[in-house]
Amino acid sequence: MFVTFIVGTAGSGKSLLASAFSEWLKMSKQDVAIANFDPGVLTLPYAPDLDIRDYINIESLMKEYHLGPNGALIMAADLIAEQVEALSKEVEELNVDLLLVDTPGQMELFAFRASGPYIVGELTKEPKAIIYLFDSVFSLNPLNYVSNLFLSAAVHNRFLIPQTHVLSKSDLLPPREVDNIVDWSTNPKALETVIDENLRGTKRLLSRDMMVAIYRLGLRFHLIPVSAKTNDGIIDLNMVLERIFAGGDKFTY
Ligand SMILES: Nc1nc2c(ncn2[C@@H]2O[C@H](COP(=O)(O)OP(=O)(O)O)[C@@H](O)[C@H]2O)c(=O)[nH]1
Ligand SMILES: [Mg+2]
Repeated sequence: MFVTFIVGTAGSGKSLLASAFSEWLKMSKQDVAIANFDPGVLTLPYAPDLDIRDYINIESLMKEYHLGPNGALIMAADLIAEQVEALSKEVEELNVDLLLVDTPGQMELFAFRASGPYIVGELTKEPKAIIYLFDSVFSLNPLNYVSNLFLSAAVHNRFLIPQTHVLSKSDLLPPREVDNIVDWSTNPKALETVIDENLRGTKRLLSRDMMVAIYRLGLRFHLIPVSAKTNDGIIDLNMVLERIFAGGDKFTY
C-alpha cells in the first residue's frame, strides 16, 4: 500500500482533488480509497472509505467543553492522535494499493501541531508522500506565490517525506498565466524578474530574500498544474506519484 496525504491552505482544493483523483484512478482500474481526516467538514465531494467524523464529533466537543468552533477544531486535531491505533487498523483493513488522505481544511491544524507528524508517522509504516497544493488564483500574485513557497517548505520540514507540488484549480486561469506560474517554479530567474517588475520596497526585498533562502536550502517546487474540475493534469500528477512510490510501475501490480 502507498499512502498520500493531500495538504494545502484552506480552500485550496484538497477535498475535490481527492475526489477527482480517486475517480480517475478507479477508471483505470486502480485499487484506491479515500480517508477523510477533516473532523470539521460538513459535506464532502466523495464518499469516504474511512472517516475521522466516526471518531470525533466537533459539535459534542463544543458542547462538552464550552468551546467555539475554532477551539473545538484544535482540540479535535489533538484527539485524532489518540485514535491513531484504531485508525491504523482501519487503514490496514482497507487493504488497497493507494490510500488518499484528505487533511483538515485549515492546514495548520494538521501541519503545525504536534499531532500531524505523529499521525503521519504512526498511521502506517507503508511508503508515504505528500501532495502540497498551491491555489492558482492565490498564486497569481508573486508575493503570495513566494509566501506559499515558504509554507510548503515548512510542511516539508515538518514531515520529511517525499512531497510533490500541484498548482490546483488550473482551469480558473488562462493557460498563459498557468505557464507563467509554472515557469516561476522551475526557473529561479523568471521568479526573480517577476518580483523585480511587480513588487516595490519592503515587499520586493523580502520576497527576493525569501526566494534566495528557499533555493539555498536546495528545495525545488516544480508545480504540476491540475484541475479537479476538468481532470487536466491528473495524468501528470499520477506519473510523479508513480515515480515516487514505485519507480514508474502502476500502483496496482
Ligand atoms: N474551478 C475549480 N474549482 C475548484 C477546483 N478544486 C476545488 N475547487 C473549488 O474550490 C472550493 C474549495 O475546494 P475544497 O476541495 O473544498 O478545498 P479544501 O478546503 O482544500 O478541501 C470548492 O468550492 C471547490 O468546488 C478546481 O480544480 N477547479
Ligand atoms: Mg476539504
